[in-house]
Amino acid sequence: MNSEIIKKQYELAKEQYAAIGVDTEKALEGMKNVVISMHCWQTDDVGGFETSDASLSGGGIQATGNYPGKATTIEQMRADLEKVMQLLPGKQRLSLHASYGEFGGKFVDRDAVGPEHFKGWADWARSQGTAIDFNGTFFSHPKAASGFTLSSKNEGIRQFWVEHLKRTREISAYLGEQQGSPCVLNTWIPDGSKDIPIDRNGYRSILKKSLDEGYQKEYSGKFMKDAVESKLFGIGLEAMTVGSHDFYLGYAIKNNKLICLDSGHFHPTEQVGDKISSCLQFVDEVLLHVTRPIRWDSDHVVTLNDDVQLIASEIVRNNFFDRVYTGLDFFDASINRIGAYVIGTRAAQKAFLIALLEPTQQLKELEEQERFFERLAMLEELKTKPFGAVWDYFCLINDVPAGESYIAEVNQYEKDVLSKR
Ligand code: RNT
Ligand code: ZN
Repeated sequence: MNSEIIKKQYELAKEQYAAIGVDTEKALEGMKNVVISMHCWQTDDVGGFETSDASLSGGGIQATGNYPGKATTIEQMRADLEKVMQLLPGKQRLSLHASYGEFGGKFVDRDAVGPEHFKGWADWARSQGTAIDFNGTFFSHPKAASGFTLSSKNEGIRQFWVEHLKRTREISAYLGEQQGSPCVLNTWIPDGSKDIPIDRNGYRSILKKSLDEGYQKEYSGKFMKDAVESKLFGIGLEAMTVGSHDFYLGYAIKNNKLICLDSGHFHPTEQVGDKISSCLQFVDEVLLHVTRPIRWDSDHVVTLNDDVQLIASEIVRNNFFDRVYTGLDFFDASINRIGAYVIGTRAAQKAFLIALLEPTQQLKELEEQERFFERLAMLEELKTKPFGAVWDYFCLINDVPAGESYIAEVNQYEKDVLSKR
């Protein structure tokens, strides 16, 4: 896109927003607070780099599609992530799963992973001027095949996963110390039951006990923070999820943990954007997994839709930037994976920019004066304000392709790199 045209269009947009009391320069400045934690698992369909017989089955998550060119080595994965980051305005973080360690061709089981396997990632993050968040990998493993990990009634299996939890916390604290910024560790387990269970209470009390054991050691919040991710149901585990929302919200409140809200983990008419201000009355901080569920927790690439917009608007309206960590969680194996990242991350960023271009104070006053027609009318008018011109200008000043011009760059990378894999 021609930069002179982008600048001209921005100037016109600036005037239009000024007319409704919105300062576009301030909105652009506000984008500095928007840091997205980009999940690593779109690079390879949640494969990871362990040499084991693990497969992504039975764990309540599923990547579908076999688009060519997925990353199969750490080098390829880093190259892909670097390409993605070059196409995104601003600086993003990386959310890494434990199964993506540098295991040097050896099989390292989940109860044996340690900081040494993530030194290369810490170095990489430093070289990229970014930081890492972390996730335990409690699926794609023979010891997860029964459908129970931390809530297992098999004591050996339970202890194996408690050890994994402990190790992921140690790794997170190491990463946090290395990068000088706290590493958010998310714990999600697939545990649940395909058909109607008898002992719901038994599994939940075992999960509570396992978490208590795994979280025994105190780490400074300067280095790492624990989050727990709830879920409604998983594929093959439809009847009951041990770590339900009630369970984890209760656990998080009582134990001073972050609650992780994944937008694919609730009944389809529930909105995560509505949950943020509820949870934050009772927990200090929230982690988000922004995703796009279609009919179920399908983890489609995030697009700019009402659900994502409400999330961003709630964070911006309440200036929750220091209390809400925004992570992404999608894995579409049916399209170019680099393109998937760019679409999804930009969609989340766009939602934040739109939220920053809202005359929130005026809308709040209309609301308080019960002028609901005017509130609704303004919300409708805002939808057709020249947001795209501000977005393109934001890309321009961040020196990344504006508008659709990233498509050609993704295609070029596919031609030069991905198609040769
Ligand atoms: C699964 C959870 C979880 C995973 C990642 C790979 O339903 O959303 O966050 O998607 O850990
Ligand atoms: Zn998730």
